[in-house]
Amino acid sequence: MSSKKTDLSDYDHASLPGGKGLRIGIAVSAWNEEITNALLEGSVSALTSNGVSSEDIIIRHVPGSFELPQAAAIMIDSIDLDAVICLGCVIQGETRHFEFICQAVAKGCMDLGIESGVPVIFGVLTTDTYEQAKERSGGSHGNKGEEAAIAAIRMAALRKSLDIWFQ
Ligand code: DLZ
Repeated sequence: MSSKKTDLSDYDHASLPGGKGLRIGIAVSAWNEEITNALLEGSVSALTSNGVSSEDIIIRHVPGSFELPQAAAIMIDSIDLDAVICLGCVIQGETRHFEFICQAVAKGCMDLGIESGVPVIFGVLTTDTYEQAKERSGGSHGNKGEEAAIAAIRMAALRKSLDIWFQ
């Protein structure tokens, strides 16, 4: 394996913990729907091909990326989840809206993961152009939804491996 890691979908399958028995939530934003649907497809496909049952993948849609951490918090409160993946796409515009949304979502995901103890995975594309977003949702730069799913499996396995100390 190369030491410089730029793409999580270029992972070593043998070293990835199995996803059997994991229950994973996915919150997905409707803004830039073509992109977020492609991210969702990448996530679901990576989860199921690594052993997560499709019944154990709980998908909920939200209006925009800003709502992702709130949806993830509601999902964690109401369902026993091993990890939540937040999928969205924010494209740089003329205004500072971009920075407000990106910073709020990134901090919201990080804070929620730390406070709840349930891994919250940041699968939000923050690009300059729509074209760049397409390249990262199943194009020449891979599919970041798939990478988010791999991160979710790894973090869920890490959490489970440490759970035994608290029983
Ligand atoms: C308002 C807004 C804008 C301008 N751009 C995006 C975007 O590029 N990607 C995205 O996911 N959401 C965007 N939104 C919507 C906000 O995330 C949010 O849904 C609204 O501000 C309502 O809280």
